Amino acid sequence: MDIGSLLERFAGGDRRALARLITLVENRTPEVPTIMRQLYPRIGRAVLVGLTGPPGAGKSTLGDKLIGAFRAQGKSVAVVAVDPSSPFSGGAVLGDRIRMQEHFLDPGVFIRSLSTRGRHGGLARATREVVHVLDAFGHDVVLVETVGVGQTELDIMALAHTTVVVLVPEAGDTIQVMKAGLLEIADVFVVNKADRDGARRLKNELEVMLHLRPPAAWHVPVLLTEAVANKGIDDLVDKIAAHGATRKAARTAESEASDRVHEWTEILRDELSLRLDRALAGGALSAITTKVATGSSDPYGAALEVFEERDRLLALLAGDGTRR
Ligand SMILES: Nc1nc2c(ncn2[C@@H]2O[C@H](COP(=O)(O)OP(=O)(O)O)[C@@H](O)[C@H]2O)c(=O)[nH]1
Ligand SMILES: [Mg+2]
Repeated sequence: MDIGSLLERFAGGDRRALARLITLVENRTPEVPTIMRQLYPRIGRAVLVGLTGPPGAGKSTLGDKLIGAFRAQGKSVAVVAVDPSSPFSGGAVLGDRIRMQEHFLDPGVFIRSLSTRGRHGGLARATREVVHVLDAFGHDVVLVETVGVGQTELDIMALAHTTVVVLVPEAGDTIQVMKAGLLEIADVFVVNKADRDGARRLKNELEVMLHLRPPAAWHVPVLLTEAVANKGIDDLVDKIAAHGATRKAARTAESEASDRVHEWTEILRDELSLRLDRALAGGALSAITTKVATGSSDPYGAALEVFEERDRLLALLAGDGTRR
């Protein structure tokens, strides 16, 4: 099906068209910029909430309860579960799906798992675009779940308006939180499994640590929840809304302008790297590749050679991986 009619069905609220578009975006097809450009005017209404923290902390359970709470407010909710551990949509994703299935028949809820298989630097951007698509579809809230382990996950969380870091008493001490870079990104801390020993102590430790930081417009709260028992969820929903309001109030014309330029340069950088990969895969640089492979060109000289011939460079930038 062509992109035009797909976008038309998408605009009409067709969930199958939504799923198709997400797949196109997730697979980084060459049409992505064209698709995103058409969706762009619809983007920016959704509240983007990130859920991160160690595996088993209860992020998915919490996400499930948040869906319930937002639905009770009449809001539509989309969930993106970015799962770095299950390349073949095995255990973890299946578990998430089963847990969230009580919402499966609800047209106000859309759940999607993204696999990280075969993807490296592009995951954060693919996730951003999936979130944009879900936003453009008209969801009021988009929840993104990642395991808080590395730079990619931190990059993904950077797209959230409000980042909720979920910890559990047994996840170790607060030093680990700092090491993982979670202190910097948390807008709200949740100590889940409050039914277990040590929850209150962890909360106190986090609060002490937060107190050592310079005062800011937003004071990062530390909440106790018991996700399985649906306890503490309303408080979390309130804090997400309060943080959103504080964030909105802090925005200025300058910060919005710089965010727009930042997004544009990220897209440009990623697009250049995608086009280069496509050109390499399409054999566009095969003559130079051969020279490098046989050692008759040194890698630096060969890199310069790509930039020195104007036509070749233009073909690369145009994303034409077949020519030359
Ligand atoms: N005791 C207890 N277990 C919980 C709580 N919240 C979640 N769990 C359990 O913790 C396990 C991991 O939860 P899950 O949501 O999959 O964690 P995730 O890996 O962070 O998404 C599951 O067996 C949940 O039932 C809680 O508040 N108390
Ligand atoms: Mg999970």
